[in-house]
Amino acid sequence: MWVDLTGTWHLADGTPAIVPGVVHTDLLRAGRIPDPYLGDNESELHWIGRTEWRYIRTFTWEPNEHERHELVCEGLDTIATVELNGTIVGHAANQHRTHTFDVTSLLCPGANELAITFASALEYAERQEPRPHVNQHPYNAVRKMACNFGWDWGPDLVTAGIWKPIGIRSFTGARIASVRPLATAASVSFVVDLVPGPAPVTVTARLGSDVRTVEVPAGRSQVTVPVTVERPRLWWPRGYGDQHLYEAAVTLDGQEEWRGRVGLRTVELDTTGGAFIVRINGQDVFVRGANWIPDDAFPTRVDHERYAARIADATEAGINLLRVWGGGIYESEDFYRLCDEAGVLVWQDFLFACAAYDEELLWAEVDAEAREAVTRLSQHPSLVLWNGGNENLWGYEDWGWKEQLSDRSWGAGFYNDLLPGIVAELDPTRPYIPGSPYSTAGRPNDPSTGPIHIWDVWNEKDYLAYAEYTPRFVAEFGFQGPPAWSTLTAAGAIHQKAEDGNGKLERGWRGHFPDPADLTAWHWTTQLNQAHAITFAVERFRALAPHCRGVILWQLNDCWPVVSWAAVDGYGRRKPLWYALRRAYAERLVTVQPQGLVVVNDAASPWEAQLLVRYLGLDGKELGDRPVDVRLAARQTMTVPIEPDGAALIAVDGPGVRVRHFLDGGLPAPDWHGTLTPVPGGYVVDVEARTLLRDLSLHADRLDPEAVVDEQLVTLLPGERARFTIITRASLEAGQVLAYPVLTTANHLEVACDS
Ligand code: BMA
Repeated sequence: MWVDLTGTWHLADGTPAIVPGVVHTDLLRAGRIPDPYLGDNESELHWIGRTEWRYIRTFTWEPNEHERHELVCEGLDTIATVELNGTIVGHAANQHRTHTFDVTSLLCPGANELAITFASALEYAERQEPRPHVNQHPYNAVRKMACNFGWDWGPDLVTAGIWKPIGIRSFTGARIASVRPLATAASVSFVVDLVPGPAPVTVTARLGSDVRTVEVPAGRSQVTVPVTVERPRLWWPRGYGDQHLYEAAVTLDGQEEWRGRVGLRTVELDTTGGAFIVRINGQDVFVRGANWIPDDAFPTRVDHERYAARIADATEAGINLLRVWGGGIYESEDFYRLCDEAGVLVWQDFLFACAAYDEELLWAEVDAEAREAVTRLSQHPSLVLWNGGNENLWGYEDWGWKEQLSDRSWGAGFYNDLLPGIVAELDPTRPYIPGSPYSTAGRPNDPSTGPIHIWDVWNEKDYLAYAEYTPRFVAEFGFQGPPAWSTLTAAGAIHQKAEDGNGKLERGWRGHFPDPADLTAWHWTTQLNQAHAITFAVERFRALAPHCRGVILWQLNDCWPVVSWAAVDGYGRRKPLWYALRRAYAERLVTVQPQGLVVVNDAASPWEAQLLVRYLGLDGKELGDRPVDVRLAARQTMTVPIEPDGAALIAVDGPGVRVRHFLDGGLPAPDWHGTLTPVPGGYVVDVEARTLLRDLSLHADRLDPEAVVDEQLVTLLPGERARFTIITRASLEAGQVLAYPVLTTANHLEVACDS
């Protein structure tokens, strides 16, 4: 029996509060603070993270037939003291786990008062002995979402609050504490942990139409119920087969206590000889991935709809894996369920990022939190890899921590002992790696073994330097760009959190584009350069298959409006990078590389086609051509030599193939003929090129912030046409839509912007 205690609470001063939530969203709703995402408000609101917050609610307790009553707090953020009717029932210091308190003797019939006081997590962290970390605050001294203290893309808004469900559970005798459905390709072992009772019980597991019951003697606290499926239907990642999910349930003495959806599949991680191969049901998967960060600085605002939109951003861009990065959270069930359904693989970091962690201080909390996470997430077929943390091994070896720490602990015990032990004990069906980057051979971030993180390119070099890498697997690489224009202007400020971020943007465009004359040109230059940089990197790494087995872009999403590495901005708008990624992550890719034309077939079926390669001048004149016969089995790559001597541009056309690859800069002044036609739900824009047009894009959000366009970055030869569809409720005028800066090209950056 469950008494729900979410809903309306209040703060000590009477301000209404909504649980689950955090204090910032409560203060915002009450009109007591301005929106932290706008203008410079963030910097005015640091006091919130240094303040004590007390959450209070009363509730009526009607005594029931049960013997035991527990207050279950699924998530307290973070340094909490819990009181019931004036008596302290316990303390908490870990955002990432459930806290359960026995309140049997404290509940009174009738009115009860529950109060939870949150001390400043920041000041708590500052009181601990310091250990090396990135960014401003010692986030590594407390078990709380690291990026909440500010990150190189995230605001410094230290939250407090009851951020997950809370309620009272009543029971008598035995109950089920947890269920771990551990799947293979033909069976599921339901490992059921029990709070034992004085009498024997029966536990029944159901998987689809197969049911199995076992008797459990009194006092036993664990039972395993194996269920084998006669003709199993497998769960596959997208692009490899269906995502069949079996309805599963576990009952105790006939009473359903657990329900979920389970997929049958095997997972292996093959690291032989420095490789890094994710293998599902015996099939090697080339990972076309993206890193995932919390989708809002206040994660309680991320509901099912928001997760669904973001995961659609991933699948529509051809992404087959999301890496849940260690500076964030274990995401909510919605996230993993949507990934199960969409066939998006999940690589889950344990929550450690870019820091040394004090093992003595945090051991018990990490143990409890990791056990809970591994247990909770074990039912999701999408989850295929547990990773000890982000850049901690690398930091220890190469960022000077070793010297600073001397013999003090830094987390090795977590990554090499505690966490792999927990995964092996609770969920041996999943592989584990101690960190990312990680090398099976020598130093972390050694490109001859995977996975590596490539950051020197963004931080120090031109994006062409991605070509210096011949990696086995890239788990992070990225290039910054600003959010959509409408997001930038709605935010009323250019938020840039990365050290010298704007300087790096500038260094990044030099050599590719002239210095922009105004903010509009800056915005387009930097967005376009981000898209070019990532296209260049992804195409190179995919062309290296099977030596390279995966790329994971840093990063899919943002948590507020900010200049960052994301493909989708903090208000959910797709940046030009997203459209570039969709092309670079297509199952079938044709790319011009130094070794020739590389044709990648990452589809499940063979590819036979004739392509026409044309060598062109910037005026669109043909200098030569050659047909290319593609004959590729599923998931194979071929390389064809090409001789583009003197050409400025290579065009490759064929069924489903349209490549426009520039070898030379120097674009003509853009000229086109365009029309705008209203259609149900919006407009179509038809453009016929009169000159070569590079990266023709339509920034319709400049006219209507809600407008969505189906395509961007289309390169047209003179005489070629493109069609864009705009979904909008606004009424648009041709004069605005068909002119710069709404309709724009790379050409505009090279010539006077007055066309
Ligand atoms: C890596 C990530 C993040 C960071 C990103 C960009 O270190 O793991 O910590 O945001 O680079 O700098």
